[in-house]
Amino acid sequence: MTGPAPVSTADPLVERFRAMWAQLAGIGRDPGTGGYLRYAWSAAELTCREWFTAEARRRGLAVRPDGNGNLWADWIPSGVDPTSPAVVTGSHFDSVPHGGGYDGPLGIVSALLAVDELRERGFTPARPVTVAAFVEEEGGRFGLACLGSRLLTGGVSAQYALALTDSDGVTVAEAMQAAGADPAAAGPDPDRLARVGVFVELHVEQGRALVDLGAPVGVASMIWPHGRWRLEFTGAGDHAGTTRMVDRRDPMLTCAHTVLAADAQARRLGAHATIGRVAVRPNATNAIPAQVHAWLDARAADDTALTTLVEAVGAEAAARAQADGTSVAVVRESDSPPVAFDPDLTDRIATAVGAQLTGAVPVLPTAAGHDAGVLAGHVPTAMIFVRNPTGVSHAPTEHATDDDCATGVRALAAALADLAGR
Ligand code: HGY
Ligand code: MN
Ligand code: MN
Repeated sequence: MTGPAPVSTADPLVERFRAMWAQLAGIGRDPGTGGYLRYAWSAAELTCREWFTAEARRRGLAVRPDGNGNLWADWIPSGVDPTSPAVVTGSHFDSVPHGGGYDGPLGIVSALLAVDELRERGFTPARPVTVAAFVEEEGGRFGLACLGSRLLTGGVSAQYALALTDSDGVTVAEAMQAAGADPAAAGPDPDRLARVGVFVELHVEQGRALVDLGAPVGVASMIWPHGRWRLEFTGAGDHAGTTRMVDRRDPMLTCAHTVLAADAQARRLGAHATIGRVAVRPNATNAIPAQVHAWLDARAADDTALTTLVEAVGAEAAARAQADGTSVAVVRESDSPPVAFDPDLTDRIATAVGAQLTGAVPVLPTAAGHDAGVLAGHVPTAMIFVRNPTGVSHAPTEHATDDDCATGVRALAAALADLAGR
């Protein structure tokens, strides 16, 4: 005798999130690793943009790309002044190579669902609400993170940005053209920036703070200063078999020592250092390398610690190069100063979210960079984090539960209602 079918306790918002998430899940996903290959201006990322444009238009949002490849979907109800500063939310579609699916897209999907939530409640904003999708946030293809938001705000010149190349030597300009965008339109967009009254980015947490606190969502207090340095090790290419060990000037040795030194210095300073990308020339099994390039990703809680870390790594590399008969150059490719999010805005959002979720909303720092970190230098900006059960990010196992993602949508809707209300 079977009892009555269990009443589904499924939260309709969880169901809506699941359905929307499933539409994106296969785009750019590598079946071998389960990670994503959504590089800026690539077919996969363009498919994500097409999906976004269709979803936004289905909601009656006016979708306008800017000259840099960022997308802006405006919800401007009749009677609302279209030129009044908007409440903007959103994130990015691009991923690191074989990255997770949540880093970026969760902020965009949550923004579209938050618009639905507000409409379902009969909410009409008193000012424009805009959902944005920024291009090349990860720097995974062209090497400069937050490229779209840096171009928008003048943080990088169009001339410099358009000449950046990917691993195949394709420039940003060529990638834009291939996608039908006009590189000549790239550059600062003061008019669009002036129409951003406030920016709130929802993002999967890249760490375990919320798990350890038992909280489904949190709000960001600050972003650690961080940067990328290219370490160029140069030696003497030669035969792997016939060259005596005493005669070698092998830049791989200097590089290997520097990798270990970066790790040790970071641990000593309570900072973070990673060398996860290396390019070897000629990259042959039976040839001593002529040159090795290695990229240092360095981050610390403050500028002093970051500078100390990078200088210490450079000094260790130079000392080892001396011993190896090689040379080393340290070239800064990008740096992001510390970001302290607007405290009043952060408090306001934590309060609005807390009222919605009837619980404490932790306020926590992050060592991850975001477009919100770039915009924070120009407009009041805040971030909402969604719990990540393992804290893993930039890897295929990055995850957030559907329930927490639905809670994130409700939190974002509460923040948008508070910011865009009358
Ligand atoms: O690298 C970062 O911190 C960010 O995920 N782009
Ligand atoms: Mn990322
Ligand atoms: Mn991100």
